[in-house]
Amino acid sequence: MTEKAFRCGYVAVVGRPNVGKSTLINALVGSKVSIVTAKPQTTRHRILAVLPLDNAQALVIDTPGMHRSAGKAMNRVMNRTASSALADADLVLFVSEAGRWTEEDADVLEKIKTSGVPAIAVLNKVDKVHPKDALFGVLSELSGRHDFAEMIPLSAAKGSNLAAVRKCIPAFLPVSPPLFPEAMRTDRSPGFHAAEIIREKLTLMLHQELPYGLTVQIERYEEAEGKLAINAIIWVERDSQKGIVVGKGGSQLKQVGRAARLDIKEQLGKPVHLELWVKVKQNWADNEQDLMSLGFDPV
Ligand SMILES: Nc1nc2c(ncn2[C@@H]2O[C@H](COP(=O)(O)OP(=O)(O)OP(=O)(O)O)[C@@H](O)[C@H]2O)c(=O)[nH]1
Ligand SMILES: [Mg+2]
Repeated sequence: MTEKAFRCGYVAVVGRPNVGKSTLINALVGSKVSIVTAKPQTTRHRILAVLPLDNAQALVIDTPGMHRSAGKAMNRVMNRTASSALADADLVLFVSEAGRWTEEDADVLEKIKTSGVPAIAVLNKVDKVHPKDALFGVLSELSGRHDFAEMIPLSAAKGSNLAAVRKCIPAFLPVSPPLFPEAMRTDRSPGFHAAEIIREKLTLMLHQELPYGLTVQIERYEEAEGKLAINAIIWVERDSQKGIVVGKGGSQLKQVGRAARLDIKEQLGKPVHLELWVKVKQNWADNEQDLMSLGFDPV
């Protein structure tokens, strides 16, 4: 009997903002490779997670939620980042929310159809569906929208039915040796993750539109005697936003710093000295050169 050939390839996870793509990837790989918040447009970059499977290695790509309100250069870059991950994939996991189909979901599905990439529909947040029988109708509607290779209802937050996703991915990957070392979980640096964790805390703690006008840049990332020293700049778009981020007597910034420090320590397994500064870069989110210098994918 011949041995089953090893498989390795790219799996793009796409969908409109807030459907739970990052939550799904974190649950599949069992660690926090991508930040999660209750606000849409949390993920802004392509983030690769390495998922070991049965005789296979899936390179799972988290993508920014594809959206219509593409007002600023950053929104266009985010949409393009997601589209290019889809174009390069061997398989796409199309994530939508059980019981909540919108025009943005339909837009994403159109892009998948045009790409010709085989698609598995992941129907997330089934924990919110009551009564459970309603799921049959939702699945039947979804099956009428595209010829999906599989349809998998699950709850990424509760970790239910993830085994079904793991099981069906390898068949879609090309025969190839593993492209990443076995112990590697992501292609992003610890500094990138630290910046993302700081942005996560800012997004969770600040209200309304402000999180969209923020970005975090790591200025210094050093490790000495098992301790991390991180200096980060929080860039805002306007002078008026600076005070809101800093808060009365610096209270807001202190709270963000404390939460970020604890999370970075947990994720990276080392104590952290974290210093945060808030600075203004006028309209950075609508300036392509600023975006490139702040680590966004090229337009
Ligand atoms: N009830 C429920 N909530 C979930 C589930 N999965 C994710 N969520 C929540 O949905 C929200 C968005 O989750 P994310 O993982 O950030 O969604 P995303 O698709 O990556 O969003 P963007 O990065 O903005 O495109 C968060 O509040 C999650 O906790 C689920 O299975 N059930
Ligand atoms: Mg996300």
